[in-house]
Amino acid sequence: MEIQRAAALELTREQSLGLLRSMLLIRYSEEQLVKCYARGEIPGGMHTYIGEEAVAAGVCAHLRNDDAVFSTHRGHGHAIAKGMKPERLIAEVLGKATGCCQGRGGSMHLFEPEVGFYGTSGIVAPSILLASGAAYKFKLEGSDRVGVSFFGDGASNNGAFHEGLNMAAAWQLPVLFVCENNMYATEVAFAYASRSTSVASRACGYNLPGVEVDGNDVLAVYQAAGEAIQNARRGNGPTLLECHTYRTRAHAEGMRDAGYRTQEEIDSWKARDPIRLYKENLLRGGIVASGEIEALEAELLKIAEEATQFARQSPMPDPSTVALHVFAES
Ligand SMILES: Cc1ncc(C[n+]2csc(CCOP(=O)(O)OP(=O)(O)O)c2C)c(N)n1
Ligand SMILES: [Mg+2]
Repeated sequence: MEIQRAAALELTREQSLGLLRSMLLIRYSEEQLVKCYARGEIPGGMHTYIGEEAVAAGVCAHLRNDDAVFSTHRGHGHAIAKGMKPERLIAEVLGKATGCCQGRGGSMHLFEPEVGFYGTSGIVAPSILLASGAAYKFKLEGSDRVGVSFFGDGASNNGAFHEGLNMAAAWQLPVLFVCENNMYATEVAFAYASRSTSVASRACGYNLPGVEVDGNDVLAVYQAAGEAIQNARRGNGPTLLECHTYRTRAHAEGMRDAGYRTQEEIDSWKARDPIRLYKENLLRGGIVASGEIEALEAELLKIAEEATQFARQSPMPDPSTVALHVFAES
């Protein structure tokens, strides 16, 4: 497959800055979470999205609150890009009553239906089927809403991937499948787990478009996702979008990050940090002045810090409410 580069995009200044804002808010919120984890404030596991922010930002910039996103175990970035407030995210990951699921869910059970965010998940690959199911509903109701599934390279070797793509193509469902190919599933290289390391090329087996982009280039993601989402809204069916990217931290916090990848490889991807690349792009194009970027960074850092303060000061859920929100109430 040929990697698509962003052609000249007609973005307003507001749209250009919106992409940066989204990526920075994800990065700063997660950097706060990393510190919380190190301080022992987070019950359970936590997978960061640091290094992959351009994917969530570029895709979700095209989505409305009534579109449905289905995420992964590495889903903080998807949640924020889709509109979850950092304090609702951070409080949830800390297990607090003010979190988006009132402290019941944690990092891998984040939900915010009001903004169309239908969950992170500890199970690898179901987002592919769930997004197809939502898209089936949208098609039946005759709306132009879309379902979006984020998943990793590892998930593309799960049966759900093949079932989901086949059905979505057969029924021409309004869904976008976004593979975040970060080259590893936990510590297993994709090149070891699969004879073909191109995910996008698998689309032709199901007769839907497969597109491959540099997932650290937010404009390339934005452009490809925009075309795919527009196609879905117009009734032209699903697209598989493969975004090449990299997580620069260990698979999960507290895990080792050696023995399966080299420091040189990590450094080479850090040098292509998506936020850095995009800032350079904005400055080069004269779209913003460096002082404006610094002001935006200060504003968003403050939001992330205050969200963390809010989460820390929030109460744990009251034990007497443990049975609430477990079953639907009539
Ligand atoms: C169905 C299922 N199989 C295996 C696991 C164990 N597991 C958790 S994360 C992970 C790796 C997933 O890799 P990938 O889909 O590439 O996502 P990444 O972590 O790289 O973002 C695995 C195998 C799981 N949670 N669910
Ligand atoms: Mg992976």
